[in-house]
Formats: sequence, structure tokens, C-alpha cells
Amino acid sequence: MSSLTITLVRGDITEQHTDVIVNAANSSLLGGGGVDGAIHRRGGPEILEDCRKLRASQFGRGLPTGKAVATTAGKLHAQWVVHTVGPVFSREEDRSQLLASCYRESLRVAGELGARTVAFPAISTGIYGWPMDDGARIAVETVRDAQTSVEEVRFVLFDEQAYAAFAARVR
Ligand code: AR6
Repeated sequence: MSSLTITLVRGDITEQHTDVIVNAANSSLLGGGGVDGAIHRRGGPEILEDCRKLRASQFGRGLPTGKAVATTAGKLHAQWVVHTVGPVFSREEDRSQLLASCYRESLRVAGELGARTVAFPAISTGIYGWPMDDGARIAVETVRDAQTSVEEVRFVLFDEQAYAAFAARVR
């Protein structure tokens, strides 16, 4: 438990002013669609430069699912982007622990950087196919239970359905 405040915003995560913006990345760290595409587009080439350095050093094989790593935030209104790799949703295999790990590890990295405010997207609920209600449940439960020095977690939800799913869990 911690004294962390959870807030919900409907909007575009690349417009947030927070210490950290979390990216729903893929293992390559070299960009993609959705949140990842928007972050690299709005943040500019410095973020990709940092990602390439990570691939050339400690993450030669890519960032494993459930892990998180920080880079510059480039031109975004944040100090750092924390990249995390959500699991692809599967009906055959329960990957909930990996999704929870994304939130936990991102908060751990943010805390180590001294960040007080962190903006999260609804990880895995887009291209990776995770059902929104379950994604929201895992996100809110995991953040609530986290031991962290981060003071505010802001979930930035792209549409009304996502906002409603998170609102139902935060109440
Ligand atoms: N701001 C906030 N939320 C957004 C934005 C935005 N600008 N854009 C989309 N969303 P996704 P994933 C919502 O697909 O499922 C990439 O190609 C979206 O509606 O960005 O983890 C990566 O490189 C959804 O609810 O991430 C990976 O290959 C949520 O953010 C893969 O997609 C997450 O959708 C990761 O897939």
C-alpha cells in the first residue's frame, strides 16, 4: 500500500505533462503503431536514438515482455518515457501476471528515477487484443497494491469505453 493517487483522463497520452509517460512498446523498442507510434512521432528522433542504444547494449535481444526501461522523452512534456512490453492477449494461456508486471516494473523504474507523476496508457488493450474491462481491472489493482514513491498515476484513456472501464474500477 502507498499514498498514491489514481486519476483518470480521457485523451492522448502524448499531450500529458507528467514526469514519466509510459509507452506500450514491443520487444524491439524500435517503434510501432498505437501509443508507441504516437510517442515516437510527437517525441521526435531522440527517443528512437536512445532505444537503439539500449538495443546495442543491455537489451541486444530486445526488452522482454513484462519488463520496463527508461529513455529521454524528447520533445514530449515529460522527463522520461518508460517503455514496457505488454503481453499479447491469449485465450489459451493466462498472461495476467505479465500484464501486472508491466505496471509494477514501470512504477519501479519511475520511482528509481525520482518521478512523482506517471501517465499510463491501457497497456495491451489495443493491438495486443486484451479485453478492456480485464485490462482495466489488472491495471488498477496492480497500481493500487504497488509499493512506490510515485505520488500520482494518471491513466490516460483514449476513448469513452476505456474511460468507463477504468472508472468502474477506480470507484
Ligand atoms: N493516447 C492514449 N491511448 C492511446 C493512444 C494515445 N495516443 N493511442 C492508442 N491508445 P496500443 P498494445 C490506446 O495498440 O495493445 C504497437 O504497435 C488504445 O486505444 O497502443 O499494448 C507497439 O509497438 C488502447 O486502448 O498498445 C506494439 O507492437 C491502448 O492505448 C503493440 O502496438 C493500447 O493500445 C502494443 O499493443
